[in-house]
Amino acid sequence: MRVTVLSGGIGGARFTRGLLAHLREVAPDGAGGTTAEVTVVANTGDDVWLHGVRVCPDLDTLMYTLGGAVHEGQGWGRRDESSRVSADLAAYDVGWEWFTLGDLDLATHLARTQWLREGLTLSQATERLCRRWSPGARLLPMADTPVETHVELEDGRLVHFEEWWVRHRAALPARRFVQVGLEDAVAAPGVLDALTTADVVLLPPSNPVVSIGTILAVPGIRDALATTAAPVVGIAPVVGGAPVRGMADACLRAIGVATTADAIARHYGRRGAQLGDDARDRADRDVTDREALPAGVLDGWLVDEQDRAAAESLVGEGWPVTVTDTLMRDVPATAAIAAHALALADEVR
Ligand code: GDP
Ligand code: FO1
Ligand code: CA
Repeated sequence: MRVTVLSGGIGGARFTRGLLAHLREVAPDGAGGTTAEVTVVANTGDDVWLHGVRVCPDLDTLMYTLGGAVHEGQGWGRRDESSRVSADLAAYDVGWEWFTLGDLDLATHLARTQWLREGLTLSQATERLCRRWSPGARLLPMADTPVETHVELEDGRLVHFEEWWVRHRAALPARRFVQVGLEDAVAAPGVLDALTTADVVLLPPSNPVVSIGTILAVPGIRDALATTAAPVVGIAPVVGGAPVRGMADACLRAIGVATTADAIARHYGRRGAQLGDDARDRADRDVTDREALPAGVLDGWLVDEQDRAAAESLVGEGWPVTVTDTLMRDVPATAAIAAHALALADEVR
């Protein structure tokens, strides 16, 4: 079985870890792994050049989480990490003193940057980094060409997403998100193929705007999702009408979508339908030209038990929905969520 996951950082990585645990149970390969082939298409919109090195937060969160090296409490970066180099850089008053590159994490960025400078693509550099961490899934950047999410603030200033999130904790109202480099972006090798040849495509509980939204904006990816023969099932990234962590509420507010499981599902849209003119994030489009509206990408949706009203509202509109506990407390709980997602995929297939 081929499973393809579109992922941001922490939410997507934790989900994929649970998915792999479930697949090892139901499709064991006899050597501690699984016969299922899992491909993760990672958001690279958070990537940034800092101190001369390329930092890829979501790819690294995936690699460290699946490779067993992540700092569990933090959700990103290495465990047993120190920050002596970052502290010394701050003493020089250089770079982003509010953004810590851990000493061990820095080795990852140095290795990646060395390979990029030698002419390797980000996909190839990622593949080399993963040789060390054996994540148990194929990790693909959404694109090899740089695409960086910037946030347009109310005063018109554009700041890098990491500055908006880490420095200002999403407290500066955002007018919109701009993916710099998107026009020239090309889906990385293997990405479209992983979507069109998959048996199941899963949208984990990742940020719908700056993680999955950015991946879907790469030319060709939304269409591949809309047209693949595989069922596409997602997990709502909210519990009790709020993000479990992170800044999805601030991101959704900026694009005019409520932080509820039903509004997020409608924002993604159902496969076989064009997104309606109520898709307020696209209010700047000419909605009279319905053919030009983006296609929906979901066949089914997992909603948390705390969001029953949202689930009922979707069911009333004909959406296939599973209501379950979607809190990724630990790996077994997350494996159970993945099992529900795969079961829903079978139902809608
Ligand atoms: P990021 O790149 O590190 O921000 O991570 P992602 O984009 O992959 O995931 C962030 C989203 O995951 C946020 O909107 C969270 O609300 C959501 N999330 C995190 N943990 C959980 C969980 O246990 N259950 C659910 N349903 N959503 C979660
Ligand atoms: N998040 C923070 O809150 N503070 C940091 O100093 C920080 C540094 C950092 C370095 C490398 C990396 O891969 C991730 C890092 N993150 C940090 C996490 C990251 O900013 C975000 O949580 C994600 O990009 C949001 O998806
Ligand atoms: Ca991210």
